[in-house]
Amino acid sequence: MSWIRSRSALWATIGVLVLALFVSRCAPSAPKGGAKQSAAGTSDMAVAAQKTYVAPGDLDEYYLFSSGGHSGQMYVYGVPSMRHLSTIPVFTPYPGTGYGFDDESKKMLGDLTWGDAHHPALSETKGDYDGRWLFINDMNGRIARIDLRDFKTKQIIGPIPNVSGNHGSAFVTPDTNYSVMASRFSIPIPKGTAVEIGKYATDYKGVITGIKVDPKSGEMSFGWQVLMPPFDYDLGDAGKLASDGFVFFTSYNTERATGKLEVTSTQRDRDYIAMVDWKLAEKSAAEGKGTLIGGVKVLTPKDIPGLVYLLPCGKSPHGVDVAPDGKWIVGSGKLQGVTTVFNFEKIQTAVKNKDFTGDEDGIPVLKYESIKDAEVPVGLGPLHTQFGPDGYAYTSLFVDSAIAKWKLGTWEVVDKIPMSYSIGHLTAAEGDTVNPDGKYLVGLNKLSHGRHLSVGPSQPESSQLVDISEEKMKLLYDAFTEPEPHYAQMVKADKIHPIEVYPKEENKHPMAIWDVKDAGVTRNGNKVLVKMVAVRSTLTPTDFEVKEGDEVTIAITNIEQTTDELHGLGILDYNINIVVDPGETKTVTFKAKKGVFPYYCTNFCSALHQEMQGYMIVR
Ligand code: RUQ
Ligand code: CUA
Repeated sequence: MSWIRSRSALWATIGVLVLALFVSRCAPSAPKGGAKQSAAGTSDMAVAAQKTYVAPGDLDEYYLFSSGGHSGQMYVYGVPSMRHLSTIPVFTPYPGTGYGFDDESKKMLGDLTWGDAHHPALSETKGDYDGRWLFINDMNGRIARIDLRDFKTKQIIGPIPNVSGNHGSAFVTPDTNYSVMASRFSIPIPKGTAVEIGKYATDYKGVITGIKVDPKSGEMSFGWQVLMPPFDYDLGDAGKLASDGFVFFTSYNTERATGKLEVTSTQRDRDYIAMVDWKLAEKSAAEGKGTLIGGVKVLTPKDIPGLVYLLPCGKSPHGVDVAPDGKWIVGSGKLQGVTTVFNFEKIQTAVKNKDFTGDEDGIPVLKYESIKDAEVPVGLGPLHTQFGPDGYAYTSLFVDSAIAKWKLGTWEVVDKIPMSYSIGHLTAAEGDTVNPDGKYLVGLNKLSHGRHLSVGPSQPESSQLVDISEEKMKLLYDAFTEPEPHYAQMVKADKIHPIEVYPKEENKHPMAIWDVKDAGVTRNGNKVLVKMVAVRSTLTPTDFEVKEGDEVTIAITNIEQTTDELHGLGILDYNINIVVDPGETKTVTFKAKKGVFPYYCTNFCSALHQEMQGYMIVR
């Protein structure tokens, strides 16, 4: 929430009237009459309760994938119940699933044990969620891929060279050809070069990166990189249908300022949305264009006409969101009371006519008046926009602490609903695809003062479910989430097809064994391999001996093929805690220290779970 720090700049720029509004909205007082306080009447509450009630044994209609911010995780919710179904660890070890403790996931995490994950991106086919993968960015220059077949993190790519602060990410193109990243912080590149801050405007650079996604396996690889002026790139979205082939990124600090950014970077009335022709980037990279920086080929826009254009957008824009048909691009100037809608056809005409007002480091700046369709007076502090199936758009208003509903084309604001409090992102059911569902919208709020039993100074973040099936938006439910949700996506549940066990025939792990007879210890010099079988209710071998200083690898296979029969392996005093799902094999490697060390199954698996234990004797 970097923009929350720009309060004083906000006051300076928006003026006294706005100031009054800001203060009154941003200091919510605790509800007065206890738990039953609600803006709606009693009958409305009864309707809301019915709409969110998912009876025992019944299933939700949608999955909600919510980013975990600097917890480095993803949270899975069911909608409309708003029940927290699962936590998917991505950039952070998670003892609950043993993630980050076994050799494989430890290697994937590398030296970093935290990430700041903001913007999930479900894989798409023709601009619609296809239920295969989920990508998520990390500020540390990385993108992860979660496989929705088993809801597990399968790949982390990066840190990508030259990228500092991968905020504008992990948005995917309509057929998931690319997941893109844009740098929040400009730095001298290659990384590791040190240049005095006085040369920021000329010697520091931003970069926009395309990460190629294999259409069959989802495997990510480096695609191309574009050198950009030293702005702070913020959010992005891929063009679709009419605007397919382009990606859009907002930027702030186009002043190229340093120091107290809340003042220095809020001087200009307009910053930019950068529009990148990713098909041209791909083609240029394939033709070998660009210069080698930090070990990767970097494309320079002034050498490749048409690669990047800048769309002026007021003021310090945050979100940029492309309408379902791709014709409109909505840029939310967070220090304004309006959101700006650009017309892609007009953009193309302006490009053709060279309707420019200047350039930034050789990148043409399009004329604002020629490409803008409307400034929609949504309210104060617009951040992000989502879409419904019927031409309606929904914009979150941080300062107003509300959601505005407005109509594409007529630009009329038709409804507003307050959020408790200070909404950041919002997500509508399939609301950023070519085919939005309407029905539900979730506001991901930054504050929740007084909305829950107090748990101390760190108040739970709140997410609010809103019914958008009718003309007027209706608040249905408050759900409290772990810190700190940014963006989330909501996908129809029947698009996701998770497995329940790993089929035995798919396990290709070289150290997998399927019979307790094959369990045991083999030695090669000071390297010891322990092949272990986990099945109710024994860990075989039940004891083994190694020597002090040995490098021990335990390869454990859970040979169960029964739903929900997970086993764990905890070794006391070793910081070892791994979990193996049915049909899965995992390894853990460590140096043996002298003594007797019990190991045991950590996942409750049967009536004799407590008996599932053994001893490692190190002599
Ligand atoms: S950003 S609200 Cu990554 Cu909008 Cu958080
Ligand atoms: Cu196996 Cu508990």
